[in-house]
Parts: sequence; structure tokens; C-alpha cells
Amino acid sequence: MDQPKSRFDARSSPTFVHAYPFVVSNRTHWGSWPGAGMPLVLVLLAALSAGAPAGAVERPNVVILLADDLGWADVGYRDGEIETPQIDRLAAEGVVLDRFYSEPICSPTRAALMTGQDPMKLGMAYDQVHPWYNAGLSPDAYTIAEAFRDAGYQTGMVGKWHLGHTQAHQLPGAHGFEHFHGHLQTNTDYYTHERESGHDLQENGNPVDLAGEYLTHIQAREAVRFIEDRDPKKPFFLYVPFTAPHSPMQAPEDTIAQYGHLPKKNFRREYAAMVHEMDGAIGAILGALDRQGVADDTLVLFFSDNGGSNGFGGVNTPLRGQKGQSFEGGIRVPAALRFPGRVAAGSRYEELVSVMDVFPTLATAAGVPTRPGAPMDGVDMWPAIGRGEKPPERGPVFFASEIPIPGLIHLAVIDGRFKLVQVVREGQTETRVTSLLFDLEEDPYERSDLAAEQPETVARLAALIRSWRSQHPMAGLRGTLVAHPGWVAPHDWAEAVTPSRLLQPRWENELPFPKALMDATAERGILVDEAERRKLEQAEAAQNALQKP
Ligand SMILES: [Ca+2]
Repeated sequence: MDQPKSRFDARSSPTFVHAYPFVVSNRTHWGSWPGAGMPLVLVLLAALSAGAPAGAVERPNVVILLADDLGWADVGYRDGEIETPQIDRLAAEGVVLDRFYSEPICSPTRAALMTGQDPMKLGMAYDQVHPWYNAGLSPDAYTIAEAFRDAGYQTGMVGKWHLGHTQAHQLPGAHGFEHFHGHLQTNTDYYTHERESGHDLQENGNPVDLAGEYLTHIQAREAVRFIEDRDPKKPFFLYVPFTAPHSPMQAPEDTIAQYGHLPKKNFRREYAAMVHEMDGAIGAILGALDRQGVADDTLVLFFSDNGGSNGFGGVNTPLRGQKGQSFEGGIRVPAALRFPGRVAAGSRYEELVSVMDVFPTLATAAGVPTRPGAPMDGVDMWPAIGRGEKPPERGPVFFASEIPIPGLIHLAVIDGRFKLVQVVREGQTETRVTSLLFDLEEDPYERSDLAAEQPETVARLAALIRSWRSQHPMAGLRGTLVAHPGWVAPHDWAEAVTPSRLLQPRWENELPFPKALMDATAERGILVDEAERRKLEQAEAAQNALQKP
């Protein structure tokens, strides 16, 4: 397999500020979204006249469009209150992935999407990466962007990262993206582009000042720019994680006015306007693919990173629950995949697909090799989705969230038709666990709790959850609401990143603690790091051997 060497090794680069070799930056000539308002007939003509020259692109392009907190009911193709003609177009021209599961919150979904791994193992299952955290993707993580880059793709990302922001090796440039335009935090203000009053908009490590311009518009323009200014001789991989419709609840006034008929409560009008703007941005990106004549050579995957948040306008009916919960409304999300000629237009795929499956599935769909031995928990669903074969055997799929209330943990496992939801309430002196059992085949909306009728199934699935949770690294993320005392935010998030040259690449914990402490922690049933424990056991055995007379 042809694997051209990448133009640069981002990980070994000292500063992660890269030149973008195939883009000429010139913002001033951009008007509003190119293509967004273009009449369909013009788009079609442009597509015909541009028609991909034979053999120009042998491997398909890939575009991943990720919504943030979009509700199950809030897409037009599901007859929601909000019209989403562009998302509907993807659904009509592709396959609706009807049982697509994300994680219940932002960062875990992104970690799973990037690595194909279970976020529990990465220590990023319970909580998001808050501004005051020092955590992020490990330098050892192998990402979908690296796989595509190593196969000769141009890789770009526009939008919200949310997988670490303090050390250079946590950033998109270190994880396979040759180009990054976006923000590192969540909840970044749509107009000032600030989080914790620190400026949070950058291009490849350099702050970008576009204050006053609506973030979703910027993301549309930058994604289109990436597509139009690319080297047409190479395929591209573009990841566009929109900030919308996540809070803060901000949108252009005239767009909000279009939704005056919706309830004022729970920011429903603002939310609708934010979805509207995101849909327009998706239209701009699809329009760019059309005008470039590459729509037929491009796989487009759209989904939401978790369910809608009811307090911030999202509606997930008829699914139960919302963002942050392990009920279906928190994890089963709108999703559609368009790949002309490979998946039937207007079709529906009804087996379970996890966000962990995206990496192996898209790699197969595009014919991109993945590194042998890459530790993936997702399964390759392409034979099933793209070729109509039987879906692969898969083990149980797990979910967790400690958002929004630290110490209130939502857990779930889906094993075949059964799903166990556990709600754990950690108190000062006691922990209470509520278990609910559902038969998703009979009861997809989780209305009848079967836990009392089937205690053996509850016990079996609870044991699976226990064992799954024990994979969480000892110092993995746990829920917090605010920064620890004494933490202060930087003026500019792009400038506050520690460059790799200031870090020790082979650093290890210097102060091991006794095995008894590790065992006592394990007694709590969580936060056990098996690798660390084995290391300590070996160290103790060696120490004991030395002390023998
Ligand atoms: Ca989210």
C-alpha cells in the first residue's frame, strides 16, 4: 500500500505552528457563505462543468460534520419544528443511521471519534475537558486524522477541538491535522470568541481576531476555504465540529426573529436559530463540494456529539432523557452518511453504530490502511452499511457521564436487546445506585423498567459495567463545576499552550505509592489503573527479593 511520508511530523515539531502548504489565506474577498444562496440549477451546472477529471481522485474525500448538542427531534427529516433542509438533503441523498450512539457529553465523543477507542480507557469518559484541566489526548493516541494523513490525504479541521488545550501534543496539529482553524474550548462565545475571558480562536496556533463575526459563519467560510484552496491532485479529509447549537445561546437577531412562533422558554428560539445557522453552514460546505465537482467522490458523515440539552433548547422526543444522561435521549443522536454510488439514497440503517466505529468504518470505506495493532474498540461497520452484509458480532457498548452534577453519575450498557441504566449518587457517607432495565427492541423509548422482573439480567449487566469502569485510569477526568482555587485563565488560549520543546517526552510518575494504597483505592470499585498496579507489584517483588537474607 502506497503510504507517502507526511510533509512534516507534527509530533516532533517544536511549536506546532505549521505553514499550511496549499492554502493562500485571503479573508477579505470572502462575502457571505459561498454557495449557500446559489440556485440549485447553478450548483448543478457548476458540478457538471467541473466534473472530476478521470483518475484525478482515486480515493474518496471524507468530510465529517459534527453538531454539538443537537436534539434527536431537531432535524427536519424527523418532522421537527426546526427546518434543516441541508441536513435533510444529506439524509435524502444518503443513509440515515437510525441507531447511531455518541457518548452523553462532548469530550468523550470526540475522543472516541478521533481514536476509535473507548473513552473510559482514555480517562475521558465522565467529564469534559474544562478550561482548568491539564488533560487531553495522549501523545501516543493514534487518530483517524493521522491514518488519513499517512495515506496521503490533506487533513484539515475547522471548529471546536475540546480534547486538551494546555500542552502542544494535545492539539489538533499533533494529532494528524495539517490545518486547524478553530477554538480549543467549549462554550466559546459566538461573537467575542472568548472562554473564561480569554481569546479562543486560532489558526494553526496563531490567534485570529475576527471579533464580532458569528462563529458558525466563520466555520462555514473556513471549511469552504479548505475545500476550494486544496491541492486537487490529492484527496482530503475535513473534520468540521461545529460549536452550534451548544451554549452560549447566541444567534443573529434576524434569524432568531424567524422563530418567534416557538416558545421563549429554555432558549428554544435562540437554539432554533443556531440550528438554522449551522444548517446553512452545512449547505455552504455541500455547495463547495458541488461547485468543485467532487460531491460524488466524497463521503460526508453528519451526526451530533450527544443528545439535546433541554434547558438549552434541545428536544429529544420521543426518546427519554437528555444530554449528560445515559438514557437514549442523551446518546442516540441524529446521524446520516452520504456516499453517492456506495450507499443507497434515502435508505435507513437500523443496527447499532457507535461513534467508536467511525474511525475503522471510514478507513475501510475510503480504502485507507490503519496502523497494525492500533488499539481500537470500535468495529468496522462498512461491510454492513456499504455492502449490505451482516453486521459484525460486537460486545456490549458502554456509556458514562458525570455532567452536569459531580458525584451524580449516569452509566449504561447496551448488550444485544437489553440495556441497563444505572444512576449512581455519590454522597459524603454513602453511595446510592438506581438500576433500570430496558428491552430496546420492545421498548426503544425506555418506558417500562424491567429491573424488578429480571434481577439476574440486572446483575449480569451490572457486573459488566463494574468491570468496564475499572479500566478508568486512576487520575482520569472526574466531574467538576469550577476551577480549583488559585487557577487563573490566560489572556489568549492559543498563546498559553506549552510547546513540546519545554516538556520531557519520556516523563513518568516519580513518586510511586505503596500497593496497599492502590488496593484500597481499588476497593472503591473504580479508578484502578491495572498497568500501574502491575508495575507496583513488580517493584515490590523486586524490593522484597533484595531484602531477603
Ligand atoms: Ca456536546
